[in-house]
Amino acid sequence: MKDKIIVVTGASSGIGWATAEVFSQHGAKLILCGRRKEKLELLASKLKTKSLLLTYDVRDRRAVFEALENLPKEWENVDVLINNAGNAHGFDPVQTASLEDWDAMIDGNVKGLMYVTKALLPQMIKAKKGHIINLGSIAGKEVYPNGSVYCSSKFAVDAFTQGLRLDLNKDGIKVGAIHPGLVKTEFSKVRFKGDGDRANKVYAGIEALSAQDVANVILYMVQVPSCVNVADLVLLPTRQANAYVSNRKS
Ligand code: 8X3
Repeated sequence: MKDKIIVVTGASSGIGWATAEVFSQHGAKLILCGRRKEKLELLASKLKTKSLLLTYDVRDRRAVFEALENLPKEWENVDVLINNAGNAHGFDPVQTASLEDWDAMIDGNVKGLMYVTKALLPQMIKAKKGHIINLGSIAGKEVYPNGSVYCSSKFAVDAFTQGLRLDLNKDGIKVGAIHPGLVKTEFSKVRFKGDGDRANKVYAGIEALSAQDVANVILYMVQVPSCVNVADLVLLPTRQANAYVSNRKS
């Protein structure tokens, strides 16, 4: 892992932040991507290894390509891309959901992830090596009420991951996805537009995964031998059976 170059999108919080920390602890150099410069600077100040900060919004196609196609020489040989940026916005039935929420999810979770991937592919193909790990969700494996567009976005991540693996098979590039269930981050607070009480109820009695739990499994996906690819991995809290069934402590 030492001196490998790892790109993490959505590094300014949650799973992205924890992933950057875990990889840095193992000696990797990090390209930290996010929208909030101060947060990235704070993260970089805590890391043990060198980092490069790139501030852009994955929804902004031009900004994505400008940032990632012009990496400084020292940083251009990217070993691993961790496509983490993404969020849920709103929790509503199709009839009443906000179109702004839909755009945010489709543009960020789907198109943003695709742009970032495409921007980094030429270098990986040239090097005949690389590893792309997409953050899916159990919402990309099963659909639940009020989640139609968030679930659509994560189903798209799953489909894109599979397609990318097919297209890059001849180039020696690994492609895989990790699909977490409940992870205790700001995720639900963002989904519920800042309503902390509502967000806390989602995690009540369930011993949700932590961002570090997910980060450690991503590290494992990268550490397996080069002839092994963890292609599709669902990660749940022990108390959660699927998106619908959980054994909550009362
Ligand atoms: C997050 C997991 O179950 O809230 O992607 O959709 S869930």
